[in-house]
Amino acid sequence: MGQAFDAIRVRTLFLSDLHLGTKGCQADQVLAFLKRYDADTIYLVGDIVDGWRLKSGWYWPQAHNDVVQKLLRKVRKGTRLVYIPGNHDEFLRDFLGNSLGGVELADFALHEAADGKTYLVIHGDQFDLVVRHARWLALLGDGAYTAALFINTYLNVVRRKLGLTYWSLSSWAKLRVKNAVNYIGRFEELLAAEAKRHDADGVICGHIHHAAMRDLDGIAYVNTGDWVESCTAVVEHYDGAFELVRWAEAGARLRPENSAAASLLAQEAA
Ligand SMILES: [Mn+2]
Repeated sequence: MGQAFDAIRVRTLFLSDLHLGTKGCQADQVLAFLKRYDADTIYLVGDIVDGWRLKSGWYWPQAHNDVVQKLLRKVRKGTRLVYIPGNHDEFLRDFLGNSLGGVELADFALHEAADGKTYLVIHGDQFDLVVRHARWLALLGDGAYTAALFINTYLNVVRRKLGLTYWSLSSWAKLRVKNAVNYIGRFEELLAAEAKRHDADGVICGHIHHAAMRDLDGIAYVNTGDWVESCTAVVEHYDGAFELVRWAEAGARLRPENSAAASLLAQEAA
């Protein structure tokens, strides 16, 4: 494999929702991105491997292997890799706090940026139930809210043990197109509130496949997006500045031979 470009070195890389193990995953794009960027620390913000899909039928082409190998090679070269499982790779939640081959597994992380600001890094599926039932949970107050988060987590563990598929907020919201904007807005508010609860300056999450970087009442809301449709990631530069990289657009510009294949894949995934 030729290295056509020098890698861009950044302080931190945040990636989520690769969904390796599914046909929708744009593994070639992930690989091209990982060749372009090197980082001191990489956070995998959940739904990296799609355990649910793999359970119903093994799909693991070479390109998906290459992504895993590329990440592990970065670890060997000194990159710190923190893997925060999401709902699709929640089988890894049984191993939180452990390190697998140099990869740290955690439920969430508090990332300290170069400028001293702290960010809560979490996948975000923990808030599905609250997003759906926001109105009556808000009426019931703080205790109900905490209970809902608890129930959400354990309900999904039970569903998994029973072999049921995980209920997905993002696909559910998409089915209700008219309300999708409301659900996304609600999700963002809840995640920002969770950051506040952790005394963090911002939150970096994934899950809803909707990349964003905005300020919500003084809390930075950052969503890394996905590699099924949008091919987006977030980088932190050495001065503490964050950048949302829309790789499908940047990649097409940099690698014209890939743009046709990328749009074909996107059609297939839709
Ligand atoms: Mn998810």
